[in-house]
Amino acid sequence: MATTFTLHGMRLSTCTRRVALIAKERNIPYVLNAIDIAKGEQKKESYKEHQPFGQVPYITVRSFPSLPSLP
Ligand SMILES: N[C@@H](CCC(=O)N[C@@H](CS)C(=O)NCC(=O)O)C(=O)O
Repeated sequence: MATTFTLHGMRLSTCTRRVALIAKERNIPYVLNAIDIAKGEQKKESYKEHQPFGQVPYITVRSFPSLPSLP
């Protein structure tokens, strides 16, 4: 399955992991764009153009596959 979205976040952040967990559960492939919140990368104006609160994560979607229904 082709990559469907980009997860902009930090691997150690629970908020980022929550999204990654759901993607893994649903077998939705994605790529991680690593944002270092310790360096304040989430507060840069270029980042806040996408996530105005200056927090991780956010996603950019390419295309979502049709998914089977949840049990
Ligand atoms: N409502 C947001 C909250 C996101 C959030 O609190 N992210 C934290 C990391 S878990 C963050 O970006 N902290 C750094 C900051 O606020 O500058 C969500 O649930 O995703």
